[in-house]
Amino acid sequence: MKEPLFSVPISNFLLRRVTLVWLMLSLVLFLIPAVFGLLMRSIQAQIPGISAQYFYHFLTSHGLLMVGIWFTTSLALLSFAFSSYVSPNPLLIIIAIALIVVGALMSLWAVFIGDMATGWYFLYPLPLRLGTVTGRVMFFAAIGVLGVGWLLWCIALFLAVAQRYTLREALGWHYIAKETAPNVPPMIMIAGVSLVAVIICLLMAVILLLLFALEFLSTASNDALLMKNLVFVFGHTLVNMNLYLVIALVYEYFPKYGGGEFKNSRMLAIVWNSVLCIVLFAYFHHLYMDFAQPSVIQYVGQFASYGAGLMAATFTIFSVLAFVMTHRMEWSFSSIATFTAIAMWTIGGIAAVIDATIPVNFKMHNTLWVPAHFHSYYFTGAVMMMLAFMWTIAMEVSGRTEQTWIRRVVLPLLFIGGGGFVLMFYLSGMQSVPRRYALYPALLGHGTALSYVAVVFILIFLLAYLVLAGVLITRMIRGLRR
Ligand code: HEM
Ligand SMILES: [Cu+2]
Repeated sequence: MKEPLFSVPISNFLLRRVTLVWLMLSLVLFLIPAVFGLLMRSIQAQIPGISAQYFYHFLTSHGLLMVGIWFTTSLALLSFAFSSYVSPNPLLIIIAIALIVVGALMSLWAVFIGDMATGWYFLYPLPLRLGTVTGRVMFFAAIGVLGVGWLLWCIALFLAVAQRYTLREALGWHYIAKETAPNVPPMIMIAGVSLVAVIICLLMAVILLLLFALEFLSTASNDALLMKNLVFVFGHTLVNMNLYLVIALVYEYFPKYGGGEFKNSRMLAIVWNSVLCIVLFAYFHHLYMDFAQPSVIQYVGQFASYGAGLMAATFTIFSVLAFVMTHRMEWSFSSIATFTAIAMWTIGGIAAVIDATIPVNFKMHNTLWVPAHFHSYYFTGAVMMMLAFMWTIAMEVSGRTEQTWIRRVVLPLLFIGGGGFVLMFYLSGMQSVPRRYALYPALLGHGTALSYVAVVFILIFLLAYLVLAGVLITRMIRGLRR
């Protein structure tokens, strides 16, 4: 084990403030794609006065911004939690935040002014045909700027870990070799493993952008199947790793709510390192319908999808349940929200495994079952967990205690609103309502009705969210002043 290069507390004074600023910013920024989501469901419900003209603009911007914001927030929460052990460089993080904010604004410009309503996955060759020419340039530039911002932040976290541990230790390989020292907190190991995958998928994005640029600037044309593989190895992996970065935080925060801690072990190291090995192949499930993809890859995709999800999830769920049964939990906003969100994550995970099974996928492909499962583990899962950890942090920095009404009223409303909204996606998916349709044809009238119910649930969620965000921001500002 190497000694830290500089003393942790002094440099972390700035770090903690910088991450708090991003957390507050993300609470506000989230409202933009959330309102786009509300508008999409309102269009699908055919509520009079809301034109369907901008549905695909909302869809594109919603996907990009939601993932962009919450991925960044997971990096910010990790930086805050890392500061108890190592010191990520706040300067790198400030530059990253600036790039991410600029990239998000550029993406809004590209979508709404440049008319680039391609969907977040900008499937080849759509982005080379759609929108204005400046819109196209701006769109790719936005993705590039966001990518550089994220890469810088990941590097800041990596460098911080490297001050204290070797790569072998950070990834827990010494545990696999049956050594017990040094002790690496599970959060650092899981985040380390996930960040390696994030960096690999960001490099894939660089190749993808270069290939797009080449075609944009010349008369060459690309291989459509290669481009689709590249976009999903980037997009799927990034989103998948976002969830695992949040799970890394669960290992750090959840046991604190019961006055204990999760210990690292050989088993844990084996599980998470195997996840790293298979997760890069899980994205193949996005290409089941591409008959040109070699069929052996389709089978690899099916088992990699099972493996990547099941191993990490089962291990985490059993650890959390065992912990709750053996400890005296303090059931606060944060602990209840995390626990419920893990349940929602599990539901989404099971729905995902069902859909990743090839014979089922033939039926469910591109129905609303797909947004149902990923909103379960992303929105009512990961995002709720991040809000729970933000709550813990806001209490800590403001020195205030929790009001009971937040736990008794706001918390149930968040899950009733979020859960009800997701349930409408599941019910629609089960009845073959397709995803990414602005308006459902008469044959799918039940899709329209379910959208209407979803709008009510979204409004319930947003109401509770506004109250929560208000309290969180006031407390974080108090924390900044202290
Ligand atoms: C207020 C909460 C939210 C609402 C109301 C909402 C609503 C929607 C709607 C209506 C769609 C389109 C479904 C369709 O295909 O017909 C959608 C798609 C999507 N949502 Fe959300 N969502 C919310 C939260 C989130 C969160 C937290 C994330 C991720 C962190 C997210 C990521 C996505 C993605 C990636 C898509 C797919 C976009 C595409 O197909 O290109 N959403 N959402
Ligand atoms: Cu996927």
